[in-house]
Amino acid sequence: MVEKILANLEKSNCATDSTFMQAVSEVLRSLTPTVESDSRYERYAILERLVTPDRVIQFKVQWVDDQNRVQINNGYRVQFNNSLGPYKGGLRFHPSVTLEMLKFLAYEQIFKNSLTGLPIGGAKGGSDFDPKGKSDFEIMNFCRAFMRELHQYIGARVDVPAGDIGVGLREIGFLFGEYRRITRNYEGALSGKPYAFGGSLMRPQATGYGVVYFAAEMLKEEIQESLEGQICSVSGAGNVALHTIEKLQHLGAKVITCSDSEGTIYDPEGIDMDLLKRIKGNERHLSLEHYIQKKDTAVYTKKEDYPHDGHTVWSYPCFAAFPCATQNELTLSDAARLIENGCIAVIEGANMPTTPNAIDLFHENGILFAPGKASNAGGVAVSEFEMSQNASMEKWDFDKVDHKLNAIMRQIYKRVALTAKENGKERNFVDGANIAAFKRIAEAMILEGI
Ligand code: NDP
Ligand code: 2IT
Repeated sequence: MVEKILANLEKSNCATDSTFMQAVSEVLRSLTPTVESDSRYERYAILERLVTPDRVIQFKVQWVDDQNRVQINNGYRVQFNNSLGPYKGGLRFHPSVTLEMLKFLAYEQIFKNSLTGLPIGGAKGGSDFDPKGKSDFEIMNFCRAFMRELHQYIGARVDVPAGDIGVGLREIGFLFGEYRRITRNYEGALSGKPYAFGGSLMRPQATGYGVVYFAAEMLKEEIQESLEGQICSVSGAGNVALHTIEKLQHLGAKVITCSDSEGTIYDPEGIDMDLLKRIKGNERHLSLEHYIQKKDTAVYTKKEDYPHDGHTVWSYPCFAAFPCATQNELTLSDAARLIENGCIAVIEGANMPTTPNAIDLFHENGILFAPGKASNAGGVAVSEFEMSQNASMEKWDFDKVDHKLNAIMRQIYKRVALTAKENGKERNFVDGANIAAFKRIAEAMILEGI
């Protein structure tokens, strides 16, 4: 049945759908024994319905830059599935954004959101707008134009967008301001908002901190290890990477790498977080090359000098690796280098950063591999806490949110590990995550009827 669905899907999607097909194939292959064990899944066509988005919204975004030139970008929102709750998922602003990419991200989001156990469905959106090099006013003009089109499709109980690559506090602030002005409705129609108007404490930290909470629980339960004193490699230098590094350091780990789209930093003394934040924090997007100007023990490798088949960031010996930049950034040869250099665990901070053949190699070599839909779910979980605070007009303190985040990440790990074990796939957290997430969504889809 799974092979038939994949073949039909390949026929109906054009060849450029590769990341979407990659995500769907991985999930469907994990589910083969599960769907064969319960005839209701076939009777209700659950798999077929789960690979087709409910709705794809595409719009033109017209805005004016600082030179008074008219600019045009594509905007999208893919509302994939809302059986468990309002559509929920980030917005990505990056020149590489296409509808196919957002379909893959929205599809992954359905499963991630299901794993949290919270009442949220799956969606994703964004634009091919490039925020790099734009002034604050240009970012604001773009966000306002984007929301002029998007506002009619979202709402606190309908669809609640948040941040992703290129979209942080500043962008969500501008988007929310415009939503409120157009609709006159002061409701939590976006999450990841500035604290001043309804944002939750800890949302900026949530994804990265959650990744580390997941890692700590997995290491403790599986191999009775902690992160204290361990050497860790992190890729990326954005929201997820910075907070992953920060929490790893809180727990006593030594983080030796970070990267951006232009190069990699290796610092054998451990990343200097204050320095890194001065380069990359608070909407600053300076090149990581600035790091070695202040710290001469560090090494900077430009992208042009990476190994032809991979990324320099994965070539240093480490205990655990945390890919936190973007999809397919950890390849088969990167995986081989990590294993050769003694890495024993890989915990994804980004969405689908590891290629399928690299995941297979990790599994074959007994590496503990945590898929992003489980390990990076802390961001969307705290987004749901923000929705909850907005709905009840409450404000929770930092410790309360942190405590709830920690509990939810440990719970996700437990559910994923147990599901893997119960299905004869012990320590295969990819299958564990896909099966556990699927069962919850499928149950809701069956109960609500067609
Ligand atoms: P940011 O925009 O804050 O940071 C992205 C980082 O990744 C930057 O260092 C950027 O480098 C680098 N990067 C982006 N695109 C590429 C590329 N094509 N090649 C190499 N490097 C790249 O985004 P986030 O930290 O929010 O997101 C990172 C990942 O985490 C994404 O996969 C996202 O989907 C995922 N995620 C994010 C969540 C969130 O709450 N924000 C929640 C769960 C997952 P540069 O600055 O040079 O572009
Ligand atoms: O990929 C993700 O989970 C996010 N970008 C966060 C989504 C959200 O709604 O907080």
